[in-house]
Amino acid sequence: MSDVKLKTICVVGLGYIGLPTAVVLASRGISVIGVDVSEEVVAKINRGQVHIVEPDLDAVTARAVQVGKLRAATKPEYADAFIIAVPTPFHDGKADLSYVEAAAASVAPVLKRGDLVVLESTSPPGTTERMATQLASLRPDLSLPTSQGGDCDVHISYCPERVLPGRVLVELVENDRVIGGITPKCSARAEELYRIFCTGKLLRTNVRTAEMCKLTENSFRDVGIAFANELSVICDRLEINVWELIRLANHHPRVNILQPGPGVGGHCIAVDPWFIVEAAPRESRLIRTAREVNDAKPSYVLGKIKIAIDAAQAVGARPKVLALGLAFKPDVDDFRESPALEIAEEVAGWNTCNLLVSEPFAEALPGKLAKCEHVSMVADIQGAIGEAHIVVMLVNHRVYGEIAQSDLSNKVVIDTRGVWS
Ligand code: SAJ
Repeated sequence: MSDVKLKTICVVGLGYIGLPTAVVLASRGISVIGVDVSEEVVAKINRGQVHIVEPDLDAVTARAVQVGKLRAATKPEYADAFIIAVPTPFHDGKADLSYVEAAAASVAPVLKRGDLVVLESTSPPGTTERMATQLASLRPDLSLPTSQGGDCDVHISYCPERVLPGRVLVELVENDRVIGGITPKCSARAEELYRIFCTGKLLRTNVRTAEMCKLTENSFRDVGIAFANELSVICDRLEINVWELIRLANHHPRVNILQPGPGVGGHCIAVDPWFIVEAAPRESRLIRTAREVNDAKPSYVLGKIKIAIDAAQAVGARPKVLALGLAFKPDVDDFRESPALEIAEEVAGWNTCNLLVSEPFAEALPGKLAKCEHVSMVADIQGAIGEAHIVVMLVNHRVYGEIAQSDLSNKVVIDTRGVWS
């Protein structure tokens, strides 16, 4: 059961994790202050609207705001607990922890005795302890667990999020969670918080193991996808249908191969393994290679598209290429680190074809595509297939399931997702 001591919780960072966490807490009767640096995001949420696409999030947010349990602001306010869920991007071989530092600095002035601070952002091992040191230097009047051990004024823990975009509201509640306190008392305090809404197991550990656990989960998936992507390239060379091969191999009771694709996108799996490589470069050989294999896949797909365009040009036509999907994975509106977008932008840059782009989750062409000539967005998928010489399946959005294989009979088809294979 939830502990009544936590009546007000401040969630810093209202993105893909922070906003759903804030509304789930609000739906359990907690008074939630959601904090974001973007005034636009804050205003939107206070109107009961959302700035991201995630099933049911709009309705739950509207309700939380309407009943007065969720309010957004640009600065943290006094609360019993603070959850920090801000981005930790990776630039030039280094984790950028400036958002975590800025969030901690913004929380420091409103911290008081008895508060709890939980970091949820994906972070290299050691980040939470550094955050504690930063808070200690900003608030010398409070004792923190780095110096005081169990009997401190403010408790600090790390608790990584593990939700899958598209299933966030379900997984936030149902997934097991790893909780790493700087001290065992810190873990116990964080457990009180997650027990408010989490029906999964709450697994206590130390802070560094919790930080590494998040990185390990995503690296495990990255290595698995790299295996599938490498198989797809091997199978092309050996003229074997990789999709059939994987389906058959997966009938073995202890084999479960993932699916090849155009590359690995998103802000997690394509990024987090580098945090491990940065922390232990010489020891992370497999993890680094998996990243390299996955990062090389868009170029491999581009090679196939180039061959198809060259062949069409050889018979005199400037071909029309239809790119199906731009998001980083099916049925989401997220284009961050998307291999599909990377591929479409590269093809547009060649200026050797007319590029038709279908993306049901975008209102306008995203990224550099908006500025490219000979690129147009199509809403009528069937019409575009009729026009196109080359069809490239990049993202298997559910709506593309309606495309009949017979409509593709006289097209060159490059199917990176195995939809028609
Ligand atoms: N992909 C493939 N083949 C597959 C599976 C995925 O090519 O068989 C590609 C997708 O198309 C996409 C990328 O990998 O481009 C990542 O997609 P994903 O669905 O595997 O993962 P994310 O990034 O949406 O969410 C992951 C999840 N982590 C794990 O499954 C270990 C999620 O639970 C995490 O919470 C999330 O990262 C995160 O926030 O870290």
